[in-house]
Amino acid sequence: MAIHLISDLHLHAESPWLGELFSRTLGQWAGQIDALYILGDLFEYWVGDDDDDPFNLTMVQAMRAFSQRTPLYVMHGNRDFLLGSGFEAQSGTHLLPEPFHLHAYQQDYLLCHGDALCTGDTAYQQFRTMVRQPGWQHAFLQKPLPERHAIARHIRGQSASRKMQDGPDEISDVSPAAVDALLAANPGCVLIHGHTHRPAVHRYQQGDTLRERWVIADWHDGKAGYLRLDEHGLCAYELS
Ligand code: LP5
Ligand code: MN
Repeated sequence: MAIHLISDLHLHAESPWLGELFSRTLGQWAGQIDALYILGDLFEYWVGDDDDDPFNLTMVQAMRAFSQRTPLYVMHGNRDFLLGSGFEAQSGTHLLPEPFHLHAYQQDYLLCHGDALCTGDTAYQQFRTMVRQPGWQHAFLQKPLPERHAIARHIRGQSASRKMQDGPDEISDVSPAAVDALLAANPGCVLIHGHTHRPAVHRYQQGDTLRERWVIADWHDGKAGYLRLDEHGLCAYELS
């Protein structure tokens, strides 16, 4: 048996192929693996568990069917940090704290979304600090749903145009110092994250030990990937 890990699907109604692939994949994996971990940005954006968006509801139902056969764990990303206990109950998933320590098949892993490691992106880190405050979240969730959607679309537009202007710059990748510090604080753990859309395996010499950082592929332009974890360790695969 094995654990599968995915991240950065950015599910939304305007890209039906994403929803179809996700539902189909859940159907194929249900009952066939030990657990599925989704490490953030499952949704394009999430404005609250009371959202009645039909596409999102369909995704939640697919997760519910999966979770009745196989444990399903979800971590917050920078798009869906508002996933809460209502989502958990409806989808049958378990929300994970970040970072999350996973011990599986005689090895330790540290799971995170990855955005917190992008410490060079100071504007984003300020935004993150703001939106992760319970008081800010409570106030946002009091707003009517159409207003929350309008704000989310506005921020998405700003974020996308900033990326278009700046291109794939260094600050949108993890900072080496932040990775070093996290690895040093978690000896023996293999680090796994998504967010940067730079799928790779990085190996670092720390003292006399070799450390690993696995970056999960995002789902885009008809391409999707996942990591499989079993007693032999990690391996990256493509989905079709
Ligand atoms: O997401 P992506 O890949 O485009 O870029 C991310 C960072 N951007 C974000 C923002 C998300 O895309 C949109 C989140 C929608 C959430 C919906 C629910 C709650 C909405 C509440 C909004 C106030 O995470 C981007 C990084 C990039 O990754 C690379 O790591 O650079 O960061 C930004 O672009 C953030 C800007 O730098 C800062 C924006 C400040 C805007 C503050 C407006 C406050 C308005 C308050 C209104 C109530
Ligand atoms: Mn992200």
